[in-house]
Amino acid sequence: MFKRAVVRVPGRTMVNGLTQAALGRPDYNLALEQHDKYVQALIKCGLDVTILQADEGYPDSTFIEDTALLTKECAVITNPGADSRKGEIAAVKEAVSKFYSKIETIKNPGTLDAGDIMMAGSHFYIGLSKRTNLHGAEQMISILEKYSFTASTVTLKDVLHLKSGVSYLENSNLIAAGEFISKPEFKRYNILKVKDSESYVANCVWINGTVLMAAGYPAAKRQVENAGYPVIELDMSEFRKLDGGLSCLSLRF
Ligand code: CIR
Repeated sequence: MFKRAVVRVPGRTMVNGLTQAALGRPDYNLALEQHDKYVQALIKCGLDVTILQADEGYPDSTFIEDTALLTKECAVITNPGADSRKGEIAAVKEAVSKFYSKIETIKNPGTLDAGDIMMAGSHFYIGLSKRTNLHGAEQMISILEKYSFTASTVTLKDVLHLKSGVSYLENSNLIAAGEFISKPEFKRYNILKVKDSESYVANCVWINGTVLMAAGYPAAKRQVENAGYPVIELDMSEFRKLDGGLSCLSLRF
C-alpha cells in the first residue's frame, strides 16, 4: 500500500520539454488542468500528496518519477540520462529528505531514470535504455541488495523507459505492450496484453487497489476491470506530447 505521493506542477517551459512524439506542442493550460485531475485521483486513492511548485528552469521536471526511486527502506536519487534533466534532482532530494533518513544516489558514469524501474513486490526490474546505462543499473542493484531487495535488468528495444510499455498491477498481474508481451523475464506473470496501436495505455499505475489509466482505451480498461480492479481514467494528452506517461507524474511511496 502507498501512503504518499510527491508531484511537481508543470511549468510554462514544459512546451520546450524533450520529445520524440511529433504530436505537437502541449497546451499549457490544459496540462495544468490534467495535472490537477491527476492529483485529485491520487488523493481519491488515499494518498497524502506533496505538491512541489513549478520549476521553470527544468522543462521536464513535472515528470518527477524519473528523479528518484522511493522504496519502503530507502530513497535513491537518480542521475537522469538526459543532460537537460540532471539539475532536477537537487530539489527532489530536498523534498524527499522530509520523509527518508536513508538516501542513496546514483553517480557518474552511471545514469538512470526511475521510469526505467518497475517494482514487483520486493523485486525491481531495471530497463537498460537510452537513459539508463549498465553502470547506473549496477549501482541501483547493489543499493537495493543492501536493503534486502532483489533486482535484475531488462533490455529495451523500442520504448523510452521500461514502464512506457509495462506496468505491474500487483497480484501477479502485468499489463504489457509490444516487446514486453513475450519477454522471458515476465513469463511468470499473468499478462494483460495491449495491442501495439494502444501501447500508450500500458503505462498505468496501481494505487491501493485502484488502477489509474490514460483515458481513451476502452478495450484495455475493460481488461483491467475484468481482472478485478476499479479504474480511474485520466486525460493525459498534453503529457503524451512530451513522451510522458501516467506513472511519470508522481513518486508514490
Ligand atoms: C523526457 O524525455 O525525459 C520527458 N519528456 C518524458 C519523461 C517521461 N518519463 C517517464 O516515462 N518516466
